[in-house]
Amino acid sequence: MKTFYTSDHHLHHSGMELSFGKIVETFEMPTRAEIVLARVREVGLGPVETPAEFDIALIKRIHDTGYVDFLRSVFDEWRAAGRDGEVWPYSWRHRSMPPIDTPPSGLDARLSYYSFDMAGSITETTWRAAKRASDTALAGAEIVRNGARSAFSLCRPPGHHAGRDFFGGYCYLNNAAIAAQYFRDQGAGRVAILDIDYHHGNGTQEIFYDRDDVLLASLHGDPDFEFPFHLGYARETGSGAGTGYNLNYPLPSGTDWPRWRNAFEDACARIAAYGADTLVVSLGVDTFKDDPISQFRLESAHFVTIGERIAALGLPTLFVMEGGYAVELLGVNAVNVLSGFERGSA
Ligand code: OKP
Ligand code: ZN
Repeated sequence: MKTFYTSDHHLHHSGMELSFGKIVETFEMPTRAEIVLARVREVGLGPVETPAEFDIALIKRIHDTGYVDFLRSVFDEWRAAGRDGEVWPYSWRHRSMPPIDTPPSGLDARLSYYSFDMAGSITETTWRAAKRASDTALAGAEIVRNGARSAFSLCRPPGHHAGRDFFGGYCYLNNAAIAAQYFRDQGAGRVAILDIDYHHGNGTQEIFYDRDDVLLASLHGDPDFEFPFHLGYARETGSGAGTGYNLNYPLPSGTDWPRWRNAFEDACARIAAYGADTLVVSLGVDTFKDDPISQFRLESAHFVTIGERIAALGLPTLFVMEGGYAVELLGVNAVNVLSGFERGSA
């Protein structure tokens, strides 16, 4: 399996985050991608290629133009306002305030409008890193569309929390969604997105919620206790034409392999029944038992089994890197899924 990777991911580093009342080094750090890349090379998964530059029009198939322009220019605006450091939002529209659908003009109000949390900041080069992460997803999608059985897009920053016009949860551009849309635009009939990251892919859900041409199945920590909260319940099945094409599997804190596998098996069966012709996997390995910010109990060997089961779906498959923060075994766990897939498709 070919891996797409670019060192441009180093252009994004938020430095710090607020974690349970303490300012700590962010868990979404540049070494994450380096650790996964090193493991790809160590096991000889396949060639590693730098993605080409893709047209921004492909990003705008998913993201709002005003939002994209905002991501590109907000750092300069922040500096022009005489502010040091990085761009951080800090307050959001509470349910006691009326919903709005046009961006306010003030800088902080607009930052609030285009985000849902302060997991990550926007630095001078965040836009460039996010753009290159979307290129990384698209480069993988391109070879899968051209006949490769699979590809691994080693994206960083991740994407599944980013919606049509908002960032949050370390995510700025929804790499998996951009790839799924690319597949559709290139002639795929039905695309399935299988999101196995520990956190609910709220951005991906928002983007495809009213569509029946892209099915989303997501396994994650129950939003009643886990980030991003408020979205990801089983009752959210889609709207309009998309009704029945959004599948959430919220799982309790402490979920172990047998329980996780039951939900995973159901998700795989639903994807097969859907009749997808292309699969995008939002590959987070923060379900691992030692992940520093998560509460599931999967072990390294389970990730091989996951890859084998995904291969058994028999679909052209693009793996898009999302989360995973147990830095020591992050590479082993992520690449175990890919090796399992290779073994399962042999
Ligand atoms: C991104 B992805 C830790 C708080 C972490 C943000 C989590 C984002 C996860 N104290 N909040 O889905 O792995
Ligand atoms: Zn996650």
